[in-house]
Amino acid sequence: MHSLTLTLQRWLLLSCAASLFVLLNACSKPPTTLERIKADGVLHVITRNSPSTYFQDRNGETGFEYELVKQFADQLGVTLNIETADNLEQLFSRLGSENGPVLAAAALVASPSRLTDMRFSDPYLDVSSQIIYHQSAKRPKKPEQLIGKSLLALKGSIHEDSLDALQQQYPQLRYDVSDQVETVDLLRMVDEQQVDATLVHSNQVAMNQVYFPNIRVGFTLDEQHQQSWAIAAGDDVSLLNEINRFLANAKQSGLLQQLTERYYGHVDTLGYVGAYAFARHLQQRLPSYETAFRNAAQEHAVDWRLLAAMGYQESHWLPTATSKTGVRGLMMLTQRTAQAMGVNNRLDPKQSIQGGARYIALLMSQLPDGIYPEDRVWFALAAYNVGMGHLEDARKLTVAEGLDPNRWLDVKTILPRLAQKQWYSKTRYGYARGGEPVHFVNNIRRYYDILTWVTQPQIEGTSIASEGTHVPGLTPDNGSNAPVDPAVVE
Ligand code: BLG
Repeated sequence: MHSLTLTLQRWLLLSCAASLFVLLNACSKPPTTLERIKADGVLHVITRNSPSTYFQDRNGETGFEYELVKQFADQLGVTLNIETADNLEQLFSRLGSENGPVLAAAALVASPSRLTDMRFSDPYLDVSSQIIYHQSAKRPKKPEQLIGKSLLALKGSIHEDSLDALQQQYPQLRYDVSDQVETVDLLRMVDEQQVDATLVHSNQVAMNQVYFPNIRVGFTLDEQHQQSWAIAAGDDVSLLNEINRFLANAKQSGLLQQLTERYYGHVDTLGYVGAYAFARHLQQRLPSYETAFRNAAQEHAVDWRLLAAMGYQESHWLPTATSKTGVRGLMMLTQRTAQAMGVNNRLDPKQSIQGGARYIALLMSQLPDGIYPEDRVWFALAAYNVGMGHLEDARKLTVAEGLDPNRWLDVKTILPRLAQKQWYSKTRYGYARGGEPVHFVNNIRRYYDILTWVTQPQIEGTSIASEGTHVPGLTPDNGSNAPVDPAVVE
């Protein structure tokens, strides 16, 4: 009996010790970064303020990095907290600091020298570095043709390393670096012939080509640079693994391609000729009508840049434009619509803009309630071009196809069917050139995006007209209205 009690006591003691050990062990093990983020419910991210990374527009926060990192936060089920750094040095020193950001999403390129302080995720964007020159000069096609030219790059950038390596190879080659400029300034300086050439990343060229009509790509210097997110160096890879899983999914689901196309694809969409023409017209034509767009927009509670984008798509901002079908004026009103909107002279740009603004506002209010709020503007634009009746027909065909009639992405795949007898014969309003509104909306989206970048940040008074011959915000001396460099991290 006695020995049984003893055994029992010993057993109890042992099992208590074991539980205590497990308990202590669990208590002493600190949570991983990922566990901490989830427990806090917040993902702290550091980035830079630029059109390709993060900026504010009328609709709130936006930018390539912002949109990607927002999806990541959403998937983690936490809120996103964004902090912006003024320069790279600040960004690196803040990353991983106590209670500071855990992730840098700022168009960073992983380079060996950065690997001591940071860990990089899998890449999400392949970029190359390109030599940019002025179109009036002879195109440099290889490094030796840069000898004797003035060449400027960003100080501390990966491009500085490349130029340094190039100089070892070609000792006569000269280049300067500056920490007083951003990539967009370098492109402007080439555009204005202040320097002969510069070295920047391909995505920045694609994004800025529409603003600087005179810049051209000479040749590609480095093919393989990759942009990645960064976390502070350390043993905890929980966040990094989660990021890599997320990026792999973003590639598979098409999210990455969509963002890349949206931010860097407008030269592809508009073509070089279209992109240069837009840049020229932005400087030469828009200033004459900006006030009219702003006034009409205010009166009808629409975004003036949307009206301006519509006007560009309709007439390239030419008040006397006439379509093959006799539709006329800057906003291309049909006779009937002009009458309904109280426009008696369609060729008067102010009247045309007023009429267009009133019409698009009316269409917005007439759209069925079920249409997703973020898609309403695209539906209204489609109705502006093809008419509400045909748009309704397309929505019905969309339902018949098992797709969602309230989603623009679905309806736009069906609209072109209105031009095919097998489909339009089943509709109420019959034949329509259904491909036209799809093209119309795509282009307006593109122009609207460009105008948004050009006029951000949305500070009252940012005006195209007041900037003279230059695209607003892209001149270095226009103070606080200037958007920060799209390029950011080189
Ligand atoms: C639009 C009208 C709609 C009208 C549709 O036509 O014109 N929009 C305006 O006047 C602003 O009101 O809808 S309806 O009233 O319900 O019938 C359909 O008739 C104008 C479109 C037509 C288009 N541009 C604005 O986007 C045009 O001119 N197409 C011809 C191009 S081409 O020259 O033949 O290549």
